[in-house]
Amino acid sequence: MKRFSLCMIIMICMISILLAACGRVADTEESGISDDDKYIVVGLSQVGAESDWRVADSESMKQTFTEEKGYRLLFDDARQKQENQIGAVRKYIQQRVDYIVLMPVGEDGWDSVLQEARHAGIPVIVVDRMVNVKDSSLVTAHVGADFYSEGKKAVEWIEGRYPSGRNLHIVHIQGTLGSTAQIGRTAALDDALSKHPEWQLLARMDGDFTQAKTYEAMSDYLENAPVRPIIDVVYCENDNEAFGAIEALEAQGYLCGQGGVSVISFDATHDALVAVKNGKLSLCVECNPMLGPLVENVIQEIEAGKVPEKNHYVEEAVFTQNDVTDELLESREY
Ligand code: GZL
Ligand code: ZN
Repeated sequence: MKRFSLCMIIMICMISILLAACGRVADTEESGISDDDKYIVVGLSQVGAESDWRVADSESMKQTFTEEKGYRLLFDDARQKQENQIGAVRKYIQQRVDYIVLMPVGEDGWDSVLQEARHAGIPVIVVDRMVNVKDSSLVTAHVGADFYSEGKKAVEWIEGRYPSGRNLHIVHIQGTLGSTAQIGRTAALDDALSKHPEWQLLARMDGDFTQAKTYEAMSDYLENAPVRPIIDVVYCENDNEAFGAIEALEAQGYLCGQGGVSVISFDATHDALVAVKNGKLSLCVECNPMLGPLVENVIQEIEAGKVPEKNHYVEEAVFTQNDVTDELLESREY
């Protein structure tokens, strides 16, 4: 009897566990749709993790679109390849997300996939860089920076730093070719070069916004120049390029900073501000990566039935050595 009742007890336990589990499955089936309906589902396609700026930008999105705040964030890192971004956007369309947030690696090649998003009735918010599409209504809103004005701030600093009319020898390190940040920052320098015939562009190279690529390109340039170049300014289109350029310059015996080469950069991430504080980096033009809250504002406006502004720009500062105090470094979010 004893053995029999023990088996019975085990059997009854097994059956009740099974029933409970079926109940849960039934619940989900009953609701018909997964619990996504409780959340605003945001499909996000990020460029990659090529720079400190990009990492901070991704962090800002993850801190903004949390489940506690009613969002489900689907996050894809495209490793700087447009085809990966297009694949991610198509996946989000199939998943019928509520919003697509796209940080485009380059400006061109988005027309068809954004038309597919429109056919699916999914608003697309473009963040940071811009897309170049024939039908601008494919983009519900853009949140980002004015890259040309960032470049102008850098040029104005150069004009103030060096007496006008003085011959100036400039090396230009470009960011990812075809990205809005590169296009804007390059245009500002090009306009300055045509305004100042006494400024000489010694070399222009692609640093792809990374430290490694810039170190390589700058080292090649310095090692293969027929005569050791006299360099006054190195115009780097982001901080990580500046780190690579400084490394290459110092390896060739150049002094960076006061009395030496003025290296300037964009983004103003933490390590760059430390380099400005210790004098190695002469100027940093801020490009704010904390774009999550601005994107959330756009989504909340649409959720409330409003039509959001087309363009939302972030406020940005400029940092030189006497601007960077310990308190400032403490206060920075990135
Ligand atoms: C600028 C952004 C650029 C940063 C780089 O908003 O697109 O891409 O300046 C980043 O650091 O890689
Ligand atoms: Zn001039």
